[in-house]
Amino acid sequence: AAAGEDTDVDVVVVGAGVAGMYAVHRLRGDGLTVQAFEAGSDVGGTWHHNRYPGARCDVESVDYSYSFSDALQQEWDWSERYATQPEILRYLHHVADRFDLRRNIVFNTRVTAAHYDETDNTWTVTTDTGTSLTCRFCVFASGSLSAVNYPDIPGREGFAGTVLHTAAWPHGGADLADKRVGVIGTGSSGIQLVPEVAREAAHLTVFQRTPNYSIPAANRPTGDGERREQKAGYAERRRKSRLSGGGSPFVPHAKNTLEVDDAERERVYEHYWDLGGVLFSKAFPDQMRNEDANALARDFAERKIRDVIDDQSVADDLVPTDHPIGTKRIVTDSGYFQSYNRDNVELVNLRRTPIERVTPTGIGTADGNGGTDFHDLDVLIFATGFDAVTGAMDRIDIRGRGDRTIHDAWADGVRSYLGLQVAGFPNLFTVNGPGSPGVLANMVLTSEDHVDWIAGTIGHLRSRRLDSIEPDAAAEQAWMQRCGQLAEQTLFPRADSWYMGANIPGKPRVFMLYSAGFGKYREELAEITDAGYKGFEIK
Ligand code: NA7
Repeated sequence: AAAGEDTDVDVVVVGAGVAGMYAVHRLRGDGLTVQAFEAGSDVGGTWHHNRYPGARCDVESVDYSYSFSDALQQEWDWSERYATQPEILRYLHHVADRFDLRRNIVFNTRVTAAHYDETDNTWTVTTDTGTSLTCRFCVFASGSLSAVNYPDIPGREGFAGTVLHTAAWPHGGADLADKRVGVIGTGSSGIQLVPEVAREAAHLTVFQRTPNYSIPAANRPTGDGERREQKAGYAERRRKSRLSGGGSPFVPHAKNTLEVDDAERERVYEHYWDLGGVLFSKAFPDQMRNEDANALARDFAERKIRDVIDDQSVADDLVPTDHPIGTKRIVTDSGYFQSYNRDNVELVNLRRTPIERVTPTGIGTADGNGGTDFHDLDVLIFATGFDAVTGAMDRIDIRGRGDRTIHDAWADGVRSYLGLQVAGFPNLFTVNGPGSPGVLANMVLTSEDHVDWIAGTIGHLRSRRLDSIEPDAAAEQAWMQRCGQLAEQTLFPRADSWYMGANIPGKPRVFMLYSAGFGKYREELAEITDAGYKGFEIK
């Protein structure tokens, strides 16, 4: 049967964050019937859930915004270089209003299962509110950083105070004023949160397992003149972004780290440091590939970190020692390290003094002499991240051919062709799936690209009255091997990072992403598609 003739809808979209919202708009615009389901009470995904004080994106807002409508680009005014979470969410609500997206989205509804029926080539999608719907195509826009991770610490359930997670922050905000607050985790979320809590709380204890590289955002308000220039130059800005490694219009220095003398190297580092945040990882083209080059960048970062910390014994604990800079995502911060100069902020180094248990009144850590130190807390905040890239889908009962679950398909290591489809799961598409640049790049642009490709592919099938598309298992295997080889040329595999699945006990340790850059990936995807969907089986 041709698509759309014998199912409830043509497409079910899972998730109404940045990717799902655009999927609704684009697929509906192509004349398909679309039903989206969203677990949250409104659109926004990441920006709906991560409401902790200090939350911002580490990609500049002028770039981290939709490109599909120039009218939208021209009418929206960003107030600062890195907008806060509330402003990003306002923007996404504006997009939902402007394009009337909500009429195709059911909120407060979590997709619990998606089962493929081989006999009639349909998917049946089930939700936690009891809805069951058939469709020809499933688009998983369920997020790369959405499956919330609570670490399994003994006693966690027994804490009598307030327990919060940065990624599930209460909508009314949290009352931290004059409270004794503990934060577990020093990734992007913890590091953005700490300065805000430090200003508000009576006392803040930061429980740090791994010190992280963090670089000042160099955030500033966007002036009218600058905004006019940005808007006038949008086409060129997007063009550059689509050719770049990370999906924003920045390029590394022309020479490699060791090809310049010490003085020039220092100038280049200063320049990229001043650009702010994660952009420092682009200073030299070999920084993420060559260990000696990376070591020089680390030295520079260490000096900068030590410069702003008063007590050098505290700095000793805050300077990262276990991973090359950039192999865990560099954090883009606003006054993080300076927070430790305050009297009300205390750092607990969990490598030296691990958490023993959570008690009703706080956290007990080893004191190093066989005893326990008790840290009394009113509020305990988990800033412990996500089961990244695969977690959201892994938690859903997704069954393809032969009733095989996605969980089983990924049990020995994640696999996907191009981050778009998994062999054995016909007509199921993933946005920013494993094997694509995803979280290594500007996810608004990567999402738009994937949704456009999915829409184009569905259009291809429909116009030829074809039933299904899925990757050929050999092409998929070759693609994952290639992603692995690309990663081996970088320093990424040297870190116990969520990119490697290392933060989730039992998760296969594989670098989950395509690391040769957004621009290069776009080229490869276009070649494969133009060659008649090479590596896909179309029936
Ligand atoms: P991350 O980057 O995964 O950070 C989580 C933090 O929580 C990290 O410091 C972890 O230490 C720490 N963690 C995790 N489990 C534990 C336990 N059991 N004990 C102590 N500490 C723990 O998540 P974020 O939300 O900050 O950021 C995710 C991405 O979102 C970010 O990179 C941006 O791209 C946006 P570890 O390093 O694993 O030792």
